[in-house]
Amino acid sequence: MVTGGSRGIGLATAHALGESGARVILVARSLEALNRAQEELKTARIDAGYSACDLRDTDSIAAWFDKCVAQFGQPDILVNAAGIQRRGLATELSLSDWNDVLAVNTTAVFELSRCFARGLIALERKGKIINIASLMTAAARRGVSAYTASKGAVGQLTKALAVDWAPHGILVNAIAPGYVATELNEALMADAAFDEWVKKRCPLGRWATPDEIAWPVVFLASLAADFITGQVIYVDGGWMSTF
Ligand code: GCO
Repeated sequence: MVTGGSRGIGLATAHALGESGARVILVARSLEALNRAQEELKTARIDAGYSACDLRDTDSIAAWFDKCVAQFGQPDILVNAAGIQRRGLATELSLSDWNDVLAVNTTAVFELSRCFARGLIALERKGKIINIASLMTAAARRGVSAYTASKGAVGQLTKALAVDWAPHGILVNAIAPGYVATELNEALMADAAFDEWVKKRCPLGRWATPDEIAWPVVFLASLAADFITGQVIYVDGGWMSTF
């Protein structure tokens, strides 16, 4: 199950998981976008199912998850790739923007992960959760306070859930991407000064592609990562290793 599965890192992850033999369920808000993503995966001979869910409405997630399991079965892998961004200085950001960002990026990760884990525990099956964190899990940039708080929480939540569910064989890790060329960052890529800053600040001197985040997610979902849990792995071109 891949949230944010209709575009960006989520869709790239769906491709990589599908190519690796997983049955994929795409989750996103828009049915139209999900249909488009399903068609794109079909051209890669990946037969994905999908289910629409507005992760801002965190109270509705549990009922939606039960419906999803009734339709597709209990998933073994959950990738929390859905994320929204609302940029603006903390003095100007609206409280509703703050609430939306924390709902989708953090509370929905908590709630959906609990639904997923409860299902596996009831079936006495093991499983894996991979959360998509961020550079903002470790550091801040001016004007993205809600996103930074939400992704900082994702980093610690990853560790907390890993410790809670280790006895059940449910492993929880996070991939923290650097700057990735996705729709979420379109405005930043179009800003020549920002683009130049990213290329100068990143030791590899470029933006990442979504695939470069997707395959480390597949690694964490695979048997090769069966002794890794509670980790936040920075896939950032060296960004966090230099000042
Ligand atoms: C921003 C970007 C970042 C990236 C990513 C970096 O406004 O700075 O949206 O937050 O999306 O999270 O790791």
